[in-house]
Amino acid sequence: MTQKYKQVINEIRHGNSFLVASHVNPEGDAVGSLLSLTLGLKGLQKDVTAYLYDPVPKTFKFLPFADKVVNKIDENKIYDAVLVVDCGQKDRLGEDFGKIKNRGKLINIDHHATNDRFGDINVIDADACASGEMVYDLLKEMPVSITRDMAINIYTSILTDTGSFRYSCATPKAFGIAGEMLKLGANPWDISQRVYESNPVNKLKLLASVLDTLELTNDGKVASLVVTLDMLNKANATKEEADGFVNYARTIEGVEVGVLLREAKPGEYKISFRSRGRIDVAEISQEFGGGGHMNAAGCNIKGNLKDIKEKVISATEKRIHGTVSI
Ligand SMILES: [Mn+2]
Repeated sequence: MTQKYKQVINEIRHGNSFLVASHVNPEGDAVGSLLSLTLGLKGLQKDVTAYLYDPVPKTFKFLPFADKVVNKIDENKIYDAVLVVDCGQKDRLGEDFGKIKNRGKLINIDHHATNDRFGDINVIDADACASGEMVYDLLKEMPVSITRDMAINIYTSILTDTGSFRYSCATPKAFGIAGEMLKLGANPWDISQRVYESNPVNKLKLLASVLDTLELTNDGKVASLVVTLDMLNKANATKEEADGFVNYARTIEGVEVGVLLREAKPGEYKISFRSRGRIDVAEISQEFGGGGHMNAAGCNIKGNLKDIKEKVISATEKRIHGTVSI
């Protein structure tokens, strides 16, 4: 056994009842890593509850075991350990998480470099392309075989967090695990149709109005998009339907950083940053209390749109102009 997961495996071996959780606004890696780990523990005959504060997004409902995820914490249940995947900060587990009365160790398994190590046991691997890759590594060290259901979850984690194997985190290891998951029964065309080609028409209507908000800085290096609650209402769309829209800002030639400002509630915006690789947007997010990865990060800011936009764009421009060779 490698040292990396030794403590985690020890807790799993000696416990019976586990809660597995991931972050609010879950995306493919949050759901896929949550479910693959849950299924792995079930394979070891453990009593496991998979918990998310928010419902599983419609797009990821096809994932095996997604229908068993609970959105309410059973406060009176005793958990021998709580395992958290893909979550950089404890407050991203949602406000109900603190209600757990009786639990053993809090185990934090994540690949965000900005993870604040909130667990009693922390395994942080910023080189992993997805938390699903870390779950794969962990399962490989346990006496459990990866089933087709686990493989579909792990494949979807890796597919979504590597941007369909396009990002720099799409390492040979990521491709290797993906290949192994195909051998175990994950079907790439079926999964990509469900993840990328099952858009509700409202999502495209929302996209039309969001693209209309596109603005570029004078030097063309920062592109921003805005999603307001009013736009969501008019398109009859949910906030999840705006997930990924930030990538359109980055696709523009010459743009170094794409920014999307989404009104989370009146007076509060969720900011997403996407970098082309030369600007560390995790650092920009951290300035505003958020976090993430070098090329993909986010934060929440309270205030009005105009002020927030100015602050965020100027912080981004400062990074760009403070960085040589751009
Ligand atoms: Mn992730």
